[in-house]
Amino acid sequence: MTDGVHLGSGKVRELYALEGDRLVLVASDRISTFDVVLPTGIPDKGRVLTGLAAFWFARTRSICPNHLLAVRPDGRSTECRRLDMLPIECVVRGYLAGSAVKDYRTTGQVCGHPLPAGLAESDRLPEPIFTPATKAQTGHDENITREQAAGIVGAERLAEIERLSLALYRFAADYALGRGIIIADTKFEFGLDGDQLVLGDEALTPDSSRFWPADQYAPGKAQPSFDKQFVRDFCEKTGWDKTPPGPELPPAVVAGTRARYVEAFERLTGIPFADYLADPSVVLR
Ligand code: PZK
Repeated sequence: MTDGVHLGSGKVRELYALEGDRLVLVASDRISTFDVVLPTGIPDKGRVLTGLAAFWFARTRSICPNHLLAVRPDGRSTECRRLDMLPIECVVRGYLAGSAVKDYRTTGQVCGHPLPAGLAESDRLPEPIFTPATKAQTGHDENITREQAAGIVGAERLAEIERLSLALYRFAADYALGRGIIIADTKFEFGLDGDQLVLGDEALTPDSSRFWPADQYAPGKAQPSFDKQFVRDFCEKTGWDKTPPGPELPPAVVAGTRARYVEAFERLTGIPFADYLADPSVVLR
């Protein structure tokens, strides 16, 4: 079997072991919203995410080595170096969104970072902040303090992954903003190859980040999602209670959402998506 032994399933991805400390990560076309995977897929979503992650891996090598070995011809799977993954999620936030809004409103801080008074939802933060979280097996990841994170990975290792996470985010957010996409926040996962720190998982995709359309940016309220807004709007309209199973998506919502994923790919990479389908290695050049 070319994909080896099945090691695990994420909500929308699969992981397999190959010979020689290599893995295959396969991105499906499944989509989740309000934490529920919907019964209807988005054609080529897995290819868009795989291509985008590979694009960023190729462009951030000088900031941090990563696990990517190859993008397979199917465009939705990558071969990766097997790492000993660190058990924390490295979240970087450049804007006030998601769980940080509530934390800020109740404490004036986010994960121990004091923030200026008077920030509105979706405001850009004065500086990007590193807000680590634990990897919850089920349900939501839990924000932890820098002290707790240091207790898990060690103070020196924490300082290193904080520095790398911030550098990766700054590079990508700056790049994306020039192409009309705000990366409001993002999550990295690092692992060790011996004593070398290596970026793993998928990085800087719409599934691991909040992408917002820059031309619609209006702080003071929640921002539309670049990729999932049609799906969210449809789900809200149906009156679905957000417990499984989710609703099937109508063809127009599927088509509109696919177009948004492809648009994100083309804007960020500058590569026609058809060129990626013809030869996925174009994102590595
Ligand atoms: C690894 N996950 C998350 C779970 C998925 C993905 N390079 C690596 N070495 C060892 N382990 C992992 C990685 C990576 N990336 C990633 N869990 C372990 C995960 C389920 C399905 F697609």
